[in-house]
Amino acid sequence: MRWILAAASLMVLVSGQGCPEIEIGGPGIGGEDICAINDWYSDGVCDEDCLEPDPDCDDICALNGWYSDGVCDEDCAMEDPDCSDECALNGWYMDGICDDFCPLVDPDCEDPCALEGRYGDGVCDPDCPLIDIDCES
Ligand SMILES: [Ca+2]
Ligand SMILES: [Ca+2]
Ligand SMILES: [Ca+2]
Ligand SMILES: [Ca+2]
Repeated sequence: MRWILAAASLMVLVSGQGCPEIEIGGPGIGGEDICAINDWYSDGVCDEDCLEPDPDCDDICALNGWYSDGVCDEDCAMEDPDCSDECALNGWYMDGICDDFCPLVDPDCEDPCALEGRYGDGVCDPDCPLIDIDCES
């Protein structure tokens, strides 16, 4: 029985050769796909100029820039790197204390009020980038 199956599959192979072959991304056909070359498909940023539709353009997290924004977003189409980022999970970005060990740059490390310890020091500092809890009482 086995030789019959082999012969049958050979027939399929032979008859399949009659179809025109479509080369996707082949040289000279449709130009070069800059998105494929640069790995821009499913990279978390919507790229409009791709030859193929970029899945990121249907991804609410990519469209809103929620990947690697310092806040863990659970409902994204892809895994949000923030959800494995200790600093994002603990809310250490923009908490008024410079955390220079974080995977992303902590904005606190460029905030003079955070660097000088002026948040929560008992004196209201209204000119700080973040709201000073001292001014809320
Ligand atoms: Ca993309
Ligand atoms: Ca995020
Ligand atoms: Ca911080
Ligand atoms: Ca203060």
